[in-house]
Amino acid sequence: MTIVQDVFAREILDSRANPTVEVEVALSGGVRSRASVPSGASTGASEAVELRDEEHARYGGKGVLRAADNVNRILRSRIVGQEAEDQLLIDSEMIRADGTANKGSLGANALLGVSLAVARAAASQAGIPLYRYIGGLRAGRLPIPMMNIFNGGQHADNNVDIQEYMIVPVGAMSFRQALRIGAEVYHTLRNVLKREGMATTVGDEGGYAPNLTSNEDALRYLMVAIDEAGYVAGRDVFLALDVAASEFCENGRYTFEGKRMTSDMLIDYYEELTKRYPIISVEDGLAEDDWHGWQAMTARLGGRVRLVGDDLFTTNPSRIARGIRERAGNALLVKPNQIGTLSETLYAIRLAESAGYSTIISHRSGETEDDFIADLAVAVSAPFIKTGAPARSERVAKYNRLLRIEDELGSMAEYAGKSVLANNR
Ligand code: 2PG
Ligand code: MG
Repeated sequence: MTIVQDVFAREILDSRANPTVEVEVALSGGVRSRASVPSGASTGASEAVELRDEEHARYGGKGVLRAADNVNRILRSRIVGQEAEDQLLIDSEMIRADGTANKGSLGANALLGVSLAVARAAASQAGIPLYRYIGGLRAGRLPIPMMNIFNGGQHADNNVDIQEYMIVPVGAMSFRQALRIGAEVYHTLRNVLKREGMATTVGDEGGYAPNLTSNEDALRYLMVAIDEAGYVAGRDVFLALDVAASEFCENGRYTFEGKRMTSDMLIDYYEELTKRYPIISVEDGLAEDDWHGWQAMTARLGGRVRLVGDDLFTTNPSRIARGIRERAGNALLVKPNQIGTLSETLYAIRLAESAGYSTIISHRSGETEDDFIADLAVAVSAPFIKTGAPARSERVAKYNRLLRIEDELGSMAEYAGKSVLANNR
């Protein structure tokens, strides 16, 4: 039995120079581990609460000293003395201590930091890798990376409405090869944009972010880059979008490319795009409260495209259950900080899987060097992971961790690859 001996939280910085929570956990066996918490820009209204100090003179109100204090003064006393392997008990203890439905009193950032640090410490004490600790013997499959190499929306200061344009090397034979393809296409895209006289500065997730005359232009550039890098779009590499449509929806109307649009008009637009380009998934194509629109979109496109709920589901079991019931969406974006504990994240994944939904483990636009989600993706055999461009260390940390896991698994490593496309998950 390994007992939690100490828990300590501090304020550190994330990749956007904003404060975030880091938690250290010490176990009776002598192990010390830490974990840190990411933060979104295009956040869903139903996400668990990220507690900020709101003290304007300090970090523009974004300090997290209150959340850290909640760990050090309230959660610590509940967790110290517990068995480290009892993740479910520790997580429920914290949920009880918070006492709200959205973790608004202590902060999901406080709870998640502890939850992840405890899991990592318990794995380390047991002497097994984190993916094995969480996933058991079943963990052996490497996810397909969805690499966001063109940024728009809230993640960039350009005029592009769609937030993320991702390349998805489904046709690779291994994760290592997938990452290589991603990096080569990323470099080639830079050359293509330069040649066209466009800016090659990058957005929050490491993708390029020039101004464009239309959203579709980004897809054209990606196709050229894939080709010039020596790969075949629709065979080696597919495309994925995160539209993040909640960001440009008001009173049930969408403002897209300067026009006011209904959800039906946007669905028509996606239908056209998915006919012309090898797009395998569209995330948040409609707004988080447009359930009717999502039903219509799923009925029309769900048979051939993954319709991924991020703001729609917010990794929240009750929203996922509603989606399953109402046939809204067919894939789940998984962000642990949207719900606030590891146990609830795993439950959300199980629920989605039970309904045949595909799962994509995801970073946030504000990240740290913590690579927990790489292990999580392997632990649950998620078909996909999205963690930004293959550039910028806070993104690459996750991809590099997957390279190490692939090496460690050796001949037992399986790359999700083409089998995923074949069964449409
Ligand atoms: C998203 C994410 C991550 P954010 O919308 O999927 O790419 O962005 O963290 O800003 O919500
Ligand atoms: Mg999203």
